[in-house]
This record gives sequence, structure tokens and C-alpha cells, in this order.
Amino acid sequence: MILVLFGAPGVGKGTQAAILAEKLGIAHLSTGDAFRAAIKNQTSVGLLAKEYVDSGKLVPDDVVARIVEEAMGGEQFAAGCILDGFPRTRAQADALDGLLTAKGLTISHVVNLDVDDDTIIARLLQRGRADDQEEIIRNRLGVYNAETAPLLEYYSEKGLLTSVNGVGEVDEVTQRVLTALA
Ligand code: B4P
Repeated sequence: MILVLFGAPGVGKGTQAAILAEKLGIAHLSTGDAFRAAIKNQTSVGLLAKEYVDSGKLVPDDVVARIVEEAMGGEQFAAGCILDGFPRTRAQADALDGLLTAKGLTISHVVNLDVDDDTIIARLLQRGRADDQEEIIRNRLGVYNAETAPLLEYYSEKGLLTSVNGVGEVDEVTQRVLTALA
């Protein structure tokens, strides 16, 4: 199964992906986590990604495609995976299609977690990660609306998209996602 968890920053993609990966027994790839690890370890990708992640901009598509291709080559991805935070642009969606086609795979589901902006801002301010400051969060939401949200139509036209209410207890949201996958 290739599951894409989709949604604005802070809707709970990372939270749900970790739980679902465990429940479904498949790998979890978070591009956000991959960039944060690269930044921490000061790799070449990390040095490149830092200014984008710090300011809430999208890391350039070619860098994202490189990190995803590398990760998905790993053994643990053979049984499928949950993609968390990728794709975020049409170019990334095209790169993913190319990657999967080369492996004889296709996307099984795209689940969009739907959460209102006020709830997102409150959640992220409470978390308080370095990029969780109100001005940067608003920038991330703007980038999401301009560059990522248009993918909803792309996946809807392919018949792959289900939207799930992401407001509520974490367990409740997990159940809604599992129902959407059934
Ligand atoms: P990400 O790491 O993907 O982070 P996110 O979108 O902010 O968070 P997510 O939706 O996963 O929310 P989470 O579960 O953590 O991106 C960070 C940056 O990396 C981007 O701004 C960009 O610069 C870069 N990047 C990543 N992928 C990229 C790509 N493909 N292309 C280009 N750039 C890319 O939840 C947030 C908070 O809410 C947590 O504190 C959590 O505990 C809480 N929460 C979750 N569910 C809840 C619930 N049901 N109720 C209450 N709180 C909840």
C-alpha cells in the first residue's frame, strides 16, 4: 500500500503517519523529519534545506525528489509506505508518479486531513518547534494554499482522494482514516 497523507502544516500528518505505520506494518517517510535530521547532521542537503525550513518555505523540488528517491530505495519500503508531507507541489507529484511507475507501483490512497487554520495555529504554537512561530506558521499556510492545495484537485480527478476531519482526539482521527482506507 502506498498511502499519501495530505494536508496543511500542523493538521497532524506526522502524528497520524507514525500511528498508522505501526498499525499497518508499513514504513513511514516524512520529508520534514528527513530535512530536520539532515539539518541537525549538517549534511549537504541539510545545509541547503535549512533556510527554507527555518522560514517556512518549500525546499526546492529537485532536493526533495533526491531525498525521497534515496529513502524509497531502502528495503523497508518494498512492502509499501506512508508518505507524510510529500508531495507538496505538482512537480513533486509528477516525480512521485515517475518513481512509483519505475517500481511497478501506484498510489493506493490520498487522505487529506482537514483542520481549520485557527486550530492549526493553536496546535503549532503549543508545540513550539523552531518553525512554529506565528509569522512563520502563517507563511507556511500561505505556501500551502498557493502551492500544495491545488494537488487536491489533481488527486480528486484521479479518484484517489478522501478528506477526513482532522479535528478531535488523535485516536478518533486515526479511526476516521482507517475507515477511509477500508
Ligand atoms: P513537516 O515536517 O511536514 O511539518 P508540518 O506540515 O508542520 O506538520 P504535520 O502536519 O506533520 O503536523 P504534526 O503531526 O507534526 O514540514 C516542515 C517543513 O519542512 C516545511 O515547512 C518545509 O520547509 C519542509 N518540507 C517538508 N516536506 C517538504 C516537501 N515535500 N517539499 C518542500 N519542503 C518540504 O502535528 C502538529 C502538532 O499538532 C503536534 O504538536 C501534534 O502533537 C499536534 N496534534 C496532532 N494531531 C492532533 C489532534 N488530533 N489534536 C490536537 N493536537 C494534535
